[in-house]
Amino acid sequence: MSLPARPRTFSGIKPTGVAHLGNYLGAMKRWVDEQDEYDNIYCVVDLHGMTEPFDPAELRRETRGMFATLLAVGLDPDRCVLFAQSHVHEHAELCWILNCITPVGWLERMTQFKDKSRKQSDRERISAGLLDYPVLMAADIILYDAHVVPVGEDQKQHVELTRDIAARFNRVFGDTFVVPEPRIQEAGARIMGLDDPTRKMSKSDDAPNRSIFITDEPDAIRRKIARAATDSRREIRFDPERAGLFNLLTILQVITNDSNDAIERRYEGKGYGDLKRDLADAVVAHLAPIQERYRSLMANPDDLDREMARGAERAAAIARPVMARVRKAVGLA
Ligand code: ATP
Ligand code: LTN
Repeated sequence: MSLPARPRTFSGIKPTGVAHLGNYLGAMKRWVDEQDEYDNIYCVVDLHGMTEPFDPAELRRETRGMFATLLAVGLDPDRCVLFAQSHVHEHAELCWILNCITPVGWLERMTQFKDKSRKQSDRERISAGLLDYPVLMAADIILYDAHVVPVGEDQKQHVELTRDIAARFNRVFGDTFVVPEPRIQEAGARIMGLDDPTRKMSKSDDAPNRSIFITDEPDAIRRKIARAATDSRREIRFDPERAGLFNLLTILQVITNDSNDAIERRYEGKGYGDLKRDLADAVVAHLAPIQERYRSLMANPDDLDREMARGAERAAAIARPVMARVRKAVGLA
């Protein structure tokens, strides 16, 4: 099996709403910062967006919106392959084959499945797709011989399952797949809700002051940060036990790239009001150019569609030979 000179990364994001600061700081920003270190493939996983109840018009709109967001935050389609999952049919095909070697018990043990299915009181509304979600994710990754999968903390278990599936396939059918590694960055891996630091910031959550969305107006950003939950202590320190404050400091640290020490020193003798004001300024300033690029990309849908089609062709060119290898290994060719 021929491997690329630079290690290959693959990662994906669901088009289930507007991206928030957790997606950006926990995943996208890092993808952008590391563009030259890896051979990168990034994907808007629209098939994953169908695993919970969805509306077709919304899915179509949000897939394009997420694609534009990835370009707006700085992914350069000349330095990475950027595409929508459903445009490359091999994902669904490989998913089926992997389904046939994946024990159901492995899937029923996944935390995300347990959480999401527990939230749904009517069992008739939990789709087989929700249970199968991690097998499709495994197909996404191993279809490209990816070595490294940069994700937030919440997806680590799914990448570990991918390793188990790839290793099992290799054992049963002979060496076919690269067994990938998850890569979770230290800071920003889990950005919490501003109103409730025990819940993660999330796209599909409608608590009004929980998440800062990439497209939020400056006023909304300032309001959400001003109302963020903290505690009644005074000194400003990176203390994970003080979850609300820790979350605000983490956001500031990842956005400014300043060290924890420098930030703590800056706020000696100062209060939460100062910190929140500075943080709001930093977030507003950081997002401004991203929002401008996003608006201009969304105003030119034909250009976006062209870029999506180009990405899909480049992705398919990598996926096709891997799929041919799989078909041969399992006796379909
Ligand atoms: P949803 O709420 O619709 O389930 P989500 O907000 O969790 O979605 P995903 O599309 O599942 O977002 O995740 C995209 C990427 O963002 C993944 O790498 C994931 O680990 C990361 N991510 C999601 N939420 C956070 C968060 N709160 N903090 C840090 N990283 C996050
Ligand atoms: N499940 C992931 C999205 C995803 C993904 C992938 C991430 C789908 N396929 C492949 C990394 C690699 C999530 O972030 N919720």
